[in-house]
Amino acid sequence: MKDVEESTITRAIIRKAAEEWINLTETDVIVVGAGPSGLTAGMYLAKAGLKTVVFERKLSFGGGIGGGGMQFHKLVIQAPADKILREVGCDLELLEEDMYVADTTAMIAKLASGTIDAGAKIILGVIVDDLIYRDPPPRITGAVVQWTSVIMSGLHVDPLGVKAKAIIDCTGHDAEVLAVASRKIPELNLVVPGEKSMWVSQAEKLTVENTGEVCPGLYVAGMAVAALRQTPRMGPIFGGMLLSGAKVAQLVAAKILGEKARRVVPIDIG
Ligand code: 48F
Repeated sequence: MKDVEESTITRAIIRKAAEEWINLTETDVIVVGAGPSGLTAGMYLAKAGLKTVVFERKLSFGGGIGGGGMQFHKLVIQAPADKILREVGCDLELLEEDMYVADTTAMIAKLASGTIDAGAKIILGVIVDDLIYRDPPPRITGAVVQWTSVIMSGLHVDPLGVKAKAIIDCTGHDAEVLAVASRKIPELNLVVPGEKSMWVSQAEKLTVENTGEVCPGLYVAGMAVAALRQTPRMGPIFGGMLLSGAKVAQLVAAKILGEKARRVVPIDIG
């Protein structure tokens, strides 16, 4: 095996990572959270030709997929969202008409690899803990980022700002980005009341219906939609999350690219 200098490894890592970070300081879209909605959004945004970065605070992706239902390692997906998982090569087992079961690990791996292969950059261990804004009228123009390890340490370290044409809150049940916007940019008049108790069919339908723009520059998808609109939760059925991610990608692509936006989502979501 080749002799390797420690300094060569260090230089390679710092230089290559810094090059990518510099390239990301002005990007098309920032997706916050690499759960099912964030990965799906990232994949279709990249397929639409947009420069897309997904920031995930953990050192792994998948969000709530890995927990399955009460840690049983299976998830339920209903049509038409199965088309998204088939597109990334995830095996599905037929449960009954238009209902399928997926393995949690296969779903995480295939969805994440679909997102990366499409050209989106996923960066792990980074928290979006604030937003960049301009007014009047109030609009979101970027995200404030910090290493998760710094936040966990409690050290006072100033974060950095990354500009983007659109930021998408895919942070799940706590709608963390919207919560920050509501607290720190009062001009937006944004209230995040939190989700309601479980009602699967309503939750799935309303999550997809309410996915979209919250204010100029800021969008919401996945369970954060339920937190914002105070609609029910659905538990371990994931069709709505995938459709919500696909829908927000479609909306953001149309907003940024206008008539040049290509149709990349394999389903008519409306
Ligand atoms: O929670 P999560 O999976 O959100 P989702 O895409 O899907 C929800 C389902 O998993 C499930 C459900 C529906 O069937 O009820 O819960 O809406 O993924 C959210 C991801 O965002 C990360 C978090 O670690 C997780 O991986 N995240 C949360 N806040 C931040 C963040 C933040 N401030 N910065 C970066 N990442």
